Order: sequence, then C-alpha cells, then structure tokens
Amino acid sequence: MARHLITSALPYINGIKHLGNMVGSMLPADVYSRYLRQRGHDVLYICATDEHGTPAELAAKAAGLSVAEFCAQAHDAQKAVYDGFELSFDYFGRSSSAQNVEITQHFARRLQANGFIEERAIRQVFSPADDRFLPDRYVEGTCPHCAYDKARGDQCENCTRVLDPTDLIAPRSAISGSTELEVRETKHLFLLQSKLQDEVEAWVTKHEEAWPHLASSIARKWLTEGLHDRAITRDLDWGVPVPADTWPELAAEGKVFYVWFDAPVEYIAATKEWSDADPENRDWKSWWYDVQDVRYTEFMAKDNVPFHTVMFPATELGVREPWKMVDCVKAFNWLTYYGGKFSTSQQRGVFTDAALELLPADYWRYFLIANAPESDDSSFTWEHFAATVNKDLADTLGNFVNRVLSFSRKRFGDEVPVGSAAGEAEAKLGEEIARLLGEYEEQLETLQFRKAAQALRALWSAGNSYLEEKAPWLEIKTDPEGAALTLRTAMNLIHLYAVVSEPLIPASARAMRTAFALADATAAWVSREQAASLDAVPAGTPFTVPPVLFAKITEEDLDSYRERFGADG
Ligand code: B3M
Ligand code: ZN
Repeated sequence: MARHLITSALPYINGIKHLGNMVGSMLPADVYSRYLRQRGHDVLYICATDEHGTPAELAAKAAGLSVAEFCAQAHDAQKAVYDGFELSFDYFGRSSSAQNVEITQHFARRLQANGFIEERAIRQVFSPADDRFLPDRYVEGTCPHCAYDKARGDQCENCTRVLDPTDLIAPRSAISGSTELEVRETKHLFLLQSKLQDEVEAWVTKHEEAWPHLASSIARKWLTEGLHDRAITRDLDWGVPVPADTWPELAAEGKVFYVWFDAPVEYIAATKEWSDADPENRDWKSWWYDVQDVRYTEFMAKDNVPFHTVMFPATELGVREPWKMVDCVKAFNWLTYYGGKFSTSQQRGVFTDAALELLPADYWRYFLIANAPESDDSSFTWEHFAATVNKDLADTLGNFVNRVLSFSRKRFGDEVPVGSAAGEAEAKLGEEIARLLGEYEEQLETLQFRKAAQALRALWSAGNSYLEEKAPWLEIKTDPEGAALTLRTAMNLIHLYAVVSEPLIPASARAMRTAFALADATAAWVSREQAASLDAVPAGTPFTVPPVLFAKITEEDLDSYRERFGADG
C-alpha cells in the first residue's frame, strides 16, 4: 500500500466549466484516484475553486454581486455539478480560505527572508475613467505575437503566450472600455525567479523522466527561454493581502498577491481545510511537509503546465522548507468542439451542467476518457458521442448485462445456476481476461487514459465473443447444464466488469455490482488470477435484473442536441 496525493488544476470561479475543462483535469484525476483506492492505496484527492484575480472580480461585477458573495455562490454551483459527475474529491476547497491566506503569506515571508523577493517600482496601466490601475484581464487589446484582437492583459487565449498588460497593442479597459489609458508608476513585489533558474532546471532534469512527454516538453521550452522575475502582487480589492508585518507600506496601499502566486499554494491549503474539518483524524502536514512516502500526481491542461513545472517549483524551492513537490505531471491537449474552440466567454460547446441535464454522468465520463486529448487535440462531435455511447456502452456492455441476467432468470430462476464444470472455452476466456486486465492496469498506472478505455472495452468485448461462441439460447435446447455454465460464467464477467469499470463509470458499476446479493459487495480490485478463475460469484447467489444500463441515443435525440448546441464549431 502506498500513499498517493492527487490534485487537479483548480477550476476558476468565474463560471460553470465546459467538457474540455472536465476532461483535461478533474475527470482523469478522479478515474486515477478511484483506481488507486480500489487497489487499496491510501489516496488523497484534493481540488478547490480558484477564486482570486481579475476574472473573479469581473464576473462578480457582471452578476451584480460582491466578490465574496459571488464566489460563495459560484463555488456551490460548481460543486453541485462535480457531485453530479461523481468526482470523488476527498476535499473541494476554496482558494479564498483563511488557510490559504495563512500559508501563502508564510511562503511570501520565507521567500523574502531567503532573498528571493524584491520590491520594484514599475509602470502599470492606469485608467483615469475607472480611477484605478488595470492589472491583467482588466486590460484587453491586440496580441503583439499573433495579432488576436481580444487578447487579455495576462495571457493571449489564441497563442497562449503569457503577456503583460503593457505589451498589448491598442489597449482598452475591460471595465469601461476606455482607451484613454495612462501608464503610472507603482510599487510591487517581484519574485526573483531568475535566481532560481539553475535549481529549477536541476529539479526538472531529475524528475521529468517520470512525466508524460507533453509536460516535460513544455517545461523544457520554458527553461530554455529562461525564468524571468515576475510581479507577484496586484492592485485589487480581492485576494490574499500582502502581510503588513513584512511589507507595511504595500499592505497599507491594499496590495494583494497575484492569483497565480496563491492558487498552487491552495493545493496545500485545501488539504489543511480538509484536515481542519476533522483535526483528530486528519493530518495535512503528513501529506505535504517533510514526507518521503507520498507520491504526488498533478492533472492539468497544457496551458497550466508552466506554472506547475517551473514557476510553482521555483516558489517551493525558494521557500527553503521541505514542502512536497510534484512527482508526476499529467498534461492534456485541448478537446475541441467540432474542431473549434470550446469557449467559456462565447458560450460555445457543451457545459458540464447542461451535459448532466441531458444524460447521466457515466455517458460523459466514458466518452471523455475514451477520447481524452492526450497525444493530440481531440474533437467532440455529437455524432461521435452518440456512436460511442450506442456501440460501447449500450451494445457492448449494457446489452450483455441485460441479456445474460434476463435469460438466466427466465430459464433458471433468480439464483446463479450451477451447471457443468468449467471447460476449455472458460479456460481460454479466463486467460484472455487476465491478459486484458493486465493491459488495463498498466494503462491506468501509466496514466494513458484513452488506452485504458480501449482495454476496458476489450474486456467487455471478450464477454460478448464468449457469449456468441457458446450461444446459451441454443445450448439450452440440447445441453441445459452447459447453458447454465455459460450463464454462470457470464455473470461472473458482469461482476468483474462491475469492479473494473468503477473508475470510469461508477454509477453503472454500482448497478452491476448490486445485481448480485453477495456478502462482500465492495469494489475491491481483483488480481489477474482471481479474474481468470471467474468464480467470484458462486452458484446459488441470488440476483436481480437491473434496469437497462444505457439508453441508446436516437436520431431524434441527435437532431435536438445539434440544434440546441449548434454543430458547426
Ligand atoms: N485556475 C487556470 C485554469 O482554470 C487555473 C488553474 C490553477 S491551478 C493552481 O485553467
Ligand atoms: Zn497571441
């Protein structure tokens, strides 16, 4: 048994996320967490809403609420959707928590004490019309690199380059639209990342071998470009305040830390939120501070990789305390909507709340994992979604379960029949199952989600091939004992599917598992040998036939989805 710390990138508070966000961070982290728990490991899966920064302030303004009120409501709304998707967080925190204020300020003080923070006077965009400085997304304009005209002051959404508001061509205020902007001098804290370049590089070199390629290639690109010193404070009303004991002047001016400075710290702080909720039984430090026996895996989309492989590591190294650093960074490309961008700002694509109104979570979970944008971007289309649901879930898995259980009940009653002893076909099936299970485990362990879904589907298909070969509906006429063996074996496959499908489709897995009245109805993982012997469900076990597991998506459904969501990218 090992200890696994797992985090997924913290979803921004400013709105309900789309399917692209889900598949690029939280869902694979959940699949991995569930798998490791089933195998008996000690797993802590932590996530939270990322609540600071200009997006939160702008969204609150648009909603006509105070930022605090907006964030509280938006956090609950996101949490409800994630519950609907059955994301099995051990804790889903909030980066605006007192714990995050405490730990972020602690990190900043340590960085200051170690000589990695410097106060500098810089020139910042100021809007007389709005009577304020305009950091980050408060300024919009044309990207100097790719000429995209809706680039934001912190990053260009089009070419993903990180920007400074003063880089933008033809800048305008995101609050008032005013183009009469000035540049004024103001003081901010800078993190001297350049001083940490060598250490970060050495750390990356030592660890990147364990990272899937996408993460290490992005980290390398950033290191080659060189780490620049970066402003880590902002003139905003909402955020972690600069501590007055260390920077009285900046604190008096009301400066707060930049959202990307406090957001990764929230992984730690959310663990403390979890621990503070039940201090007698939980110990956050045993996961984060001076630990050798924890394996830490992070999940995120590719635009977040620089912050996790280079910038936050620089912070952790500069603090000069033994905080746990990431062991494995699993990054994802983009899920597109008909080849175009899913866009929160333009409401294009399928959002997670709308998805759950249409169909149960398992349909989405399976499709998204089977098409995870791992080696490349992948595309969501309603046609592909419907075909996958109908073929893999309804035909291959659902139909198998229903056919086997209904037929057995009709011919042999409500208990698993005995039948003849297992023969050659069952031995062959067992070998095939053990081989595929091994493949599936290996893909999950190496975080290859698409391939894991393929292996799972192959396990389901093996059951169908066996059933077609034995054809119990014919067998019953000449050899009822043989038919009973076939059905008992198929029911054991259903139970195995219930166990191994749990990481991807937990609700359906539950329905399959509880079809059998077994004393031990847990989802504990099975060894390859156990799986091959196909005897976890003994003859005589009472069972029920669950309702149809997956309804097919019809042509009419498809038409209505295409019409409602648009299907031209
Ligand atoms: N909230 C960006 C994003 O949602 C950011 C991730 C923070 S992870 C510490 O893509
Ligand atoms: Zn650009």
